[in-house]
Amino acid sequence: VYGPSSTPSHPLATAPVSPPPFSVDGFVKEFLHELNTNQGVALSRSSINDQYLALASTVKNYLMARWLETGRKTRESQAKTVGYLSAEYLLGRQLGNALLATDLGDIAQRGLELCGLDLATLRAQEVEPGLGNGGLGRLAACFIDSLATMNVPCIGYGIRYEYGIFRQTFVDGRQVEQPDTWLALGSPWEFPHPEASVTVHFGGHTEKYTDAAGTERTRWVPEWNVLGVPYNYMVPGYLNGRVNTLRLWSAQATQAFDLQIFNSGDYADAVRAQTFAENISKVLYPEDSTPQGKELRLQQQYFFVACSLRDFIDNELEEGFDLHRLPERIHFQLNDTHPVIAVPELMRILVDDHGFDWDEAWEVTQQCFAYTCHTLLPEALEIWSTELLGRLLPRHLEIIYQINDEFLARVREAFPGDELRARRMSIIAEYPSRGVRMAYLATVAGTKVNGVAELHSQLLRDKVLPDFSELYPDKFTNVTNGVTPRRFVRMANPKLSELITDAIGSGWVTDLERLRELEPYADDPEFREQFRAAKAWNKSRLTDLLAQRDGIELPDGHLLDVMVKRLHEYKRQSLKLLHIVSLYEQVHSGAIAAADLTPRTVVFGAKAAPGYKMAKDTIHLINKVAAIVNADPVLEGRLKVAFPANYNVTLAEKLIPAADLSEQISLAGMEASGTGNMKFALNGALTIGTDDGANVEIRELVGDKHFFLFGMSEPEVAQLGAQGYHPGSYYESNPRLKAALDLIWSGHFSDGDRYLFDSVVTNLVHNDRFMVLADFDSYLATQAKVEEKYADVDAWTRSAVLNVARSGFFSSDRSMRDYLKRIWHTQPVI
Ligand code: CRA
Repeated sequence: VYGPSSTPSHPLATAPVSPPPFSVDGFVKEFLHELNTNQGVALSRSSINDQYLALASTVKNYLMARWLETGRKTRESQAKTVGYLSAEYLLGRQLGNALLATDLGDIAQRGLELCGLDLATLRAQEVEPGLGNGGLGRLAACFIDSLATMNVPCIGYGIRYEYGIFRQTFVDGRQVEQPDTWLALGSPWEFPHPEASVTVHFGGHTEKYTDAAGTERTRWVPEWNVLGVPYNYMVPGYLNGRVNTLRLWSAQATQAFDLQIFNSGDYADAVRAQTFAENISKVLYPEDSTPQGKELRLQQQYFFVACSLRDFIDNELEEGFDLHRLPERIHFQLNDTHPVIAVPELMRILVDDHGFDWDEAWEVTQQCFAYTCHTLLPEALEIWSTELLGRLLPRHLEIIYQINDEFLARVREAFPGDELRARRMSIIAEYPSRGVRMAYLATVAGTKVNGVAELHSQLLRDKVLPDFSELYPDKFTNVTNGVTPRRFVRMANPKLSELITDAIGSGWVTDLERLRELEPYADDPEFREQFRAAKAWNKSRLTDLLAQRDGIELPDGHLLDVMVKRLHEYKRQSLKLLHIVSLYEQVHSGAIAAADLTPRTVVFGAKAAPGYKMAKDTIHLINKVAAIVNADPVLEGRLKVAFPANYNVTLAEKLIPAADLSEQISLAGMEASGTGNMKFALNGALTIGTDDGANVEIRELVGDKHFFLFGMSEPEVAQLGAQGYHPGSYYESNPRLKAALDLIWSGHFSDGDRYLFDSVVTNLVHNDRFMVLADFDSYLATQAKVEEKYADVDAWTRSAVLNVARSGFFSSDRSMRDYLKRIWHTQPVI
């Protein structure tokens, strides 16, 4: 029960909470107050961390009144809320975004100056919460930003990992992972609410009983439990006074659990029990797109989903709310298969806890969920073994079996006699072992299933879930991903933002299609000059950062060629690497003169999953090649390879605005969407890319002349695969390719060790699942076109401006409008 126990009589107790004053003087007063009372230090004795924490509190205090007001308005409106269920949120630093959303940046800067402090220094003190792996987690963060900005009620639900994505370091060129201790220096952006904790059960068995009305029912008798403690984070809308909530759950041991063991007299065991419980939210699994099927991961999934459903039903709805009407108040979006266990959990709540009969409960459940698929890789579609699921969540497995029985009855009814089809579509896989296909469960249960780019959604219908799209043609839809223009243009690229605003006004920040109004400026020489000046400023900012962060020196005046994303074979970092090795080889074999090379710096940023050998070997090889190329006097000033360690959101914000060329070179049909590709285009880089994921839509929008397309199309890939792909034949028949591969094989980049990178080269020549060798020629030919165009400064800048002007579609605000229209059917609350 929340609120006072009797009616408040003091007038202040019922007045709306108002934000503190925000003049420069007001800011200074508030900041010093926070420093003194929260940090307990005087300005003269304060550390940078104290100052950062005090600044964060000051901004938080300012947002607080708006947050409370948002909660009140949303409850009052009884509007439908979006419950975004995601195991990952890759948030990036919070301070800069909060200053932008509140327009407090200038005031804070001036106020801090009056205190003898520097805003940029304090901002640099923040450790970003890296609670995600890559695109999927960053997408969730962009979506909640857009919903807040668009005044749509949303609660983001997820896990407060104590350790986020590992910190990557290089030792002799090899990746070494360090724990991400993002909480060590304090975490000013979170609000723990232990009093609102939820108990989550695991294990045990189920039993039948007859209730008071004489109905046969099932109950779950679990064996152990943990406590989910909610931590709330503010999600401020841009300049609109709305502050939504992100609620992340942290696992703790329940007291009852401890006590039992304490009573048995074993203190050490009791402490172990605590550690066991806390393990659930201890660490983010660092696998991007390739889940490992670990028990702890299933525990994590059920843990956060069970907490979230309970939280919504118990705390966000009025007392006595009739759960038959639940779909009027919530639409849960399943961010990939990770939260799909929410489906049987809601069934269990309705049937077992609230006495619904099965059909009623299924009717409600089916209207409460929708599912987004983010992949085409078969190995990324989660299948949980029935053995594990039954042991951890016996009641849920029973429920899944019943959902499946009824579903298969429906399939048999629609396709009589087609037993093969029923077997193909079963939620329960039988081979190679019994398991629950989470993507099928989500498809059966949800109102809609969407892919994340046009091509991906089409392949999802035609290749991944064809039987389902035949059975439920109306369930399938597309929502092309997007990125928030606040963080990735307005905040990350202040110079370009200023230039755009001077030209077309500031409306573009919340209405990104207005960038179209920039088109005529592409032909204005003065505008192009200013555009280049902004790019140059971004490059020099990056140069300073990399010098100080990594000791890397970026040469002046180079084409900045950037490939940043997780290390995955399908993304084909090895193709980029072969390009570099080939340039090096051609110069040294005398085929081309170093003086004829377009001066170019290639920047890589990539983390490999710690257990993914090929990905780690590729990182090692890139670093080895970089060392040789960078030390080569012949290539001095012509070719450089930079691989700063630990690519993350913070680095992306500096790297992307500085890039000239964006590398989006996955094998066609493999990258579901990509979102880095959008960020680069919006910041005026030109793309070299395959016809894959959202590249297809980027090219359609910016135009063929302003995009470097290469490689096979998806149908060509499928055809080559069907007729039998033999990478060896490309190796044998293409002397330039052979020379590059042979050079690696010879040990040239590994101090004469011929075996060090044997696995990488052998794999390319003999297996090459992602057809790197088949696209090599086309890639190099297209890189030559890049160089030709880069030589024409005006033509290049014109294309870059048009990339910005025509990429407004890729705002995550547009993605959210699509979800609202096609899937959630809910509205802003003003
Ligand atoms: N790894 C896709 O591979 C896509 C993002 C967000 C991914 C990207 O192409 O842009 O999702 N898929 O939709 C994924 O995580 C589990 O699948 C990704 O980030």
